[in-house]
Amino acid sequence: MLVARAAWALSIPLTIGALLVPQCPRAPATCSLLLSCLTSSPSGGGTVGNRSPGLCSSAARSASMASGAHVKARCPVYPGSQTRRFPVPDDKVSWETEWPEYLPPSYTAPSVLARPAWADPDISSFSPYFNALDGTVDRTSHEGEYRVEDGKPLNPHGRTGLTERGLLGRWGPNHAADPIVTRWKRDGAGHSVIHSESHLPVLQFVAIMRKDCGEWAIPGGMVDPGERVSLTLQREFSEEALNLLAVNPEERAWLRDRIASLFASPGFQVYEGYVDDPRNTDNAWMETVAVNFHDQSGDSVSELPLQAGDDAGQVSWMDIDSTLSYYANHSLFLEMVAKERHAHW
Ligand code: RP5
Repeated sequence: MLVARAAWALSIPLTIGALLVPQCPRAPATCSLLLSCLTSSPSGGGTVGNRSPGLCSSAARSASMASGAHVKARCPVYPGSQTRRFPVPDDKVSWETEWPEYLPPSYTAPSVLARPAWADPDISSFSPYFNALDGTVDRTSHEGEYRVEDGKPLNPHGRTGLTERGLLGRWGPNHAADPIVTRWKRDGAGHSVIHSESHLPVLQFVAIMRKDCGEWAIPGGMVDPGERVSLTLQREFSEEALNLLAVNPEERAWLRDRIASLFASPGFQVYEGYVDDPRNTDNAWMETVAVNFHDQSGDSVSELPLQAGDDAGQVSWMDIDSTLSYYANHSLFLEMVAKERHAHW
């Protein structure tokens, strides 16, 4: 994990009970192997939507990364391209620091310039309402008001060494949602596994290996315009971790039922804010709402038949552990879940 850790002291007790999902014949796979990549090629995407009033936000936290500069957003080579970022040292990340020598290259991926439905036009040919709900496109930031200079929004976490949009569709914030589905790790006898060093129980979460870069990640995705975050969480989990769109109709109906039960619980909102994503630029960046859905008893979500779909190359239950690396700053969200549930980290 390369970003600075925040000191988490969530003190509000959780109210999430066990999630009740009937038994499924297929056993989930388990895995604790991790790959890592910093400069590979995440896919585009770029739609935004509504905040969700359905989420439990009693212990929600806007976990600003202000205490530590973004790191992955300054990766030397922009993902999916040959474009090298202008190197930005830690002490020059802040826009408040004068730096006349800063001359970053511009880059917008051909897939974005082709104007798919999820992408904005070029800034010269339209007039977006920044820091506002712009029609169905949410251009507000979880981080508060961002600056707009020469008609272009400025990354609230500072310089990235690259201007324009890169692989991201929207100028300014590109909103995503990340469902963190967890259970306790159990041994063959069904007892919770205690970590030998921390002496705390080990949590597992449903992870996907992203096709675009091979990194393990939370199965999140972009919020469509006008879509509630609670629906995005459910849709992305269904498509990426259960491959709902590809299963036969009979199994699909069974799965829909189980998924509805899982996401009927309000979940525990762990994080909302900026994502230290390698696709970020000076003018376009990722933000997310991360929500934890926990299977306390181990007999509900654990029984769901994991199958990779959409952007996922693989899917697996994976141990939550600080020594493993994950896409963007997903480690930060997992750490928050572990701390909140008094689990090993
Ligand atoms: C990350 O990118 C978010 O945290 C989320 O997991 C993901 C969404 O982008 P796509 O998977 O749709 O490319 O920044």
